[in-house]
Amino acid sequence: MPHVSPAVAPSPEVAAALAAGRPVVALESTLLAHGLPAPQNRAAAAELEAAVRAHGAVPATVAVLDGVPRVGLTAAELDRVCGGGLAKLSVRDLGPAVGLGRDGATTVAATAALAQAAGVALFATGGLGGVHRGARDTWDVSADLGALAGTAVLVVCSGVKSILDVPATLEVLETESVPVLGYRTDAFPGFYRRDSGHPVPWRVDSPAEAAAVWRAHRTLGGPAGAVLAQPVPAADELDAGLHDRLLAEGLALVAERGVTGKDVTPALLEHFHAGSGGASLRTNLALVRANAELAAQVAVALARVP
Ligand code: PSU
Ligand code: MN
Repeated sequence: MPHVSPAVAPSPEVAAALAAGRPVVALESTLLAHGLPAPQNRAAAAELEAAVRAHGAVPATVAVLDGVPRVGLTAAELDRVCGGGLAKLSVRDLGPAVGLGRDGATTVAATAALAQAAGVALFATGGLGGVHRGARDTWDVSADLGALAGTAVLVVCSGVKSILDVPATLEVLETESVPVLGYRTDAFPGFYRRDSGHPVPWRVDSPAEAAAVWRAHRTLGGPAGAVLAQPVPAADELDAGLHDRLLAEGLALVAERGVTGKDVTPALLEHFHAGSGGASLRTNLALVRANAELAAQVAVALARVP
């Protein structure tokens, strides 16, 4: 049985699955609380959990509630996560939120930390945080990158959004020794678009290949996590013209309003959802669902040959 930190509270179902060596997939809650609008976020929460189950794994949505880091939430707890008003917690916020008994949704960085503490290796999300455009002046580099460098979790995502500096983000992942695998693609995905214009260093074409790479990385590759990057299904890709317009507008808007720090990513996402008449939301939901399915398939492959 994996070592479970006493500070982390897996749900009874997740604890039983881990004890029996059955596949478990962690799911992030900031994308629900701060990345998707209500009420679609609650529907998405249920859909993601169902997608994981449909592929033979147990879903474990991660959040901090009443100061307790939870891995695996009940329906009522998912209501709280999606009901508004939760803080956005990265790793540095876990101590304060837990110590002060607060609620919060966890980012990729914080979800990875709690998943690892619970003994969960697979984690599905939409997009990673990364190096923001203009980071040379603002120093805005997501803590997701540093967390991946030191947290042994395989994150299934659709790359990073073009709101970020994509090549700089890939450079940091290289520096931090985080393997980046394209799933059935040679191009690093750009979240709303299938191709960010930058290549991936490695490609895998099946859950079994991803599982084999992860096992070997854990033995030989140091303490870092890894990124398994899957492009959004072609039918759900956002139109290129619409994407470029929303991106230019969104970047101008945050600059004009002086949005900084952890509010930048939610503000840009909100602009995409509001400005695309629901198209970006459909793209977003389709890619997270596909990532939850793929993470479950890789978790099943890993559980088969531990
Ligand atoms: N990228 C997305 N959607 C999201 C996020 C990133 O496409 O919802 C969220 C994730 O929770 C990620 C966080 O961990 O934003 C990164 O925030 P920041 O850029 O403030 O580090
Ligand atoms: Mn930031």
